[in-house]
Amino acid sequence: MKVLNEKQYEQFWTDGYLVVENAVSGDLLQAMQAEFGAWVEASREHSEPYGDTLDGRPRFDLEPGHSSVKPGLRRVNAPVEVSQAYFDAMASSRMTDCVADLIGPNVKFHHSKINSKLPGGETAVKWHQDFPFTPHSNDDLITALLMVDEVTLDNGPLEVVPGSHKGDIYGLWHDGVFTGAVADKVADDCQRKAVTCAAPAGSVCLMHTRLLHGSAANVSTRSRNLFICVYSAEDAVPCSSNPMPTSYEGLVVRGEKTNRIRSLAYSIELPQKPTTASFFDQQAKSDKLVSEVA
Ligand SMILES: O=C(O)CCC(=O)C(=O)O
Repeated sequence: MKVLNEKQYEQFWTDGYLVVENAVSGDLLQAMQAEFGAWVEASREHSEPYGDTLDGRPRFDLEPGHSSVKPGLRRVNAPVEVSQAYFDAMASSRMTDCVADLIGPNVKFHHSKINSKLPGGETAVKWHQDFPFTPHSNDDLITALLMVDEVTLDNGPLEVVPGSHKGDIYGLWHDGVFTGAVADKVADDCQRKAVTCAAPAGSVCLMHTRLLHGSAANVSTRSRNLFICVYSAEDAVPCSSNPMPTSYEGLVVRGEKTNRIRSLAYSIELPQKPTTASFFDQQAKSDKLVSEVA
């Protein structure tokens, strides 16, 4: 292993997640923060999601209530395509080495995004696992959540259920609607067992694709930006289309291309690709279901 020690390796496979500090250099972190600050400034000029990604959906997604005075940039899709700093963090940082230590030696990139929770914003993420969004022939997939800002207990930290990557894969379809969230009963259980991942800026939370996780709204006065990269073992082949298609999908970031496929027996419902700029809109559908039922 290049970066992680045995204890960290064991911790990841036991708990399904691992937080590592200093996952990118100080200079790179500063460049990423500055880039995001510039994107927030630019968002003041817009009243609707804007910019183009590979499949024509907006690159920059705005929260309901966004205005030039109170900008609510909540998502940047595929930032690696428009920022050298974000590309370097994805492809050639200590974070990339950590991922290779866990699911390598051969690792490829799948997709990336920035989830931003600005102070006082309403965005929360409901409980889910990532695998049903991005099913592959095997589950050696890691979602790496790089903390571009310090993550504290009140600025919308990630919450996880330790060990849940070894359990069931929970459906994200309810009453014929893909909500991107687990059923309420499962969510209640998750909340009871939740552990919060707070850490200094520059830390990464490496999360197994089957780990149950979510996050609350930012009730603090500080922003919370996560740069989220999904990687897989090189021999894991996608079984559904990429939720955020990118010109870099399949880029081998560590090791080599083997042209092999490794598979696992499992059965799940296929996901529904978002038609808008982010899955926040898909998750909002479960609120609608609740209000329609109520
Ligand atoms: O932004 C967050 O707090 C969580 C992100 C997440 O759950 C995901 O990208 O799967």
